[in-house]
Amino acid sequence: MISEQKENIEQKKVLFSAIQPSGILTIGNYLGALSNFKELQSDYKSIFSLADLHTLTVKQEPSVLRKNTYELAALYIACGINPEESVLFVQSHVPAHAELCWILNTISYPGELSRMTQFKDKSSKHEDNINMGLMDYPVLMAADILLYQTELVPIGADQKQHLELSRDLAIRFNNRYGETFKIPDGYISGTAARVMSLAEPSKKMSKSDSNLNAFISMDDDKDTIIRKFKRAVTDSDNKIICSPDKPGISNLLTIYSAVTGLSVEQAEKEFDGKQYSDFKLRVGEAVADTVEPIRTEKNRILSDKDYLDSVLSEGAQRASALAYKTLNKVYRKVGLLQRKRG
Ligand code: AQP
Repeated sequence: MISEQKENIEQKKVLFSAIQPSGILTIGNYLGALSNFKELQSDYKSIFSLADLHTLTVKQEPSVLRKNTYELAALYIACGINPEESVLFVQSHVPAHAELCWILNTISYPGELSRMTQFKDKSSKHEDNINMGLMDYPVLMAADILLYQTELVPIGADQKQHLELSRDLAIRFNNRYGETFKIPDGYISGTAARVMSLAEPSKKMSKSDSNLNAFISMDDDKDTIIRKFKRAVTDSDNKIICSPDKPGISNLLTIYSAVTGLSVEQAEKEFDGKQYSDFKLRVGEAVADTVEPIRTEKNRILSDKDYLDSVLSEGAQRASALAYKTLNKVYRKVGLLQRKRG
């Protein structure tokens, strides 16, 4: 019976996802990524990483980065990730990520990396710090994914281009050195694949936005959430419908539909003939009802650092065992001498 169960786990496809501890997560990260993980984790062999190395591509205050990493670990668990079922670990605790990144760098080209939308966006946002890590971000992301022979990567729509590059690099490596990596597929969640900024609905909602009113943080309390929705940019007429020429209202309807489970059409019907002010208040309340219990549970978990340390240490051991299996194969394929133990 036990061996049968083990076999079932072995047969499950591998799912990998990583989130940067670059700030307190927003409802964009939650709706676009985290909220899907609980459902997915039992169907897949799930590996969740806290991408702290990626976070360093933008200037960080070291003590804040450490705090945010614990915050994110607690948030994953509060959102339903079971660290005994899934692997939950900190990226920098498994050096194989940086090691595979180096190998993949040797088959990546500056032209393709400088064309990435995120690189262009972040370069313009951080003109004083356009570093090599920022450009290399998608190669490290490819290493993260390919190390685990991942088949499925749940992502928000913003990461689609990076996932394409991971696939290209896997295919390029396999063609040059022989079959080594599985080719990963993306899984883009339906309703809230791209939650937009409340202040500038043409931009995606980001946790590192300098305008605090542009995003709802998973740490915001009910009053703050309602206040931010009241200030959210809307459109000129008074119709509450989803349409390309009404990006502000469309964004709020998408968020409302994601947190209530209603379809956008049902949400439009609910608010037919209502004022913007009533609509915004209702969206704020619905979001607060979703965020509040998660925040409380996250803070409870966060108060037990020993528990979190033990979860992350166990996670790193399990992740390393998988990662080094792939990395050893890669080293062998490219002609590096195998490390002798002892
Ligand atoms: N606005 C969004 N809507 C839907 N999904 C989103 N994601 C991020 N923003 C949205 C998804 O969240 C996951 C983790 O993202 P990340 O933190 O690793 O990096 P990011 O995409 O760069 O997120 P941020 O919030 O914009 O971070 P900063 O501000 O540090 O750059 C990914 O699956 C992403 O698709």
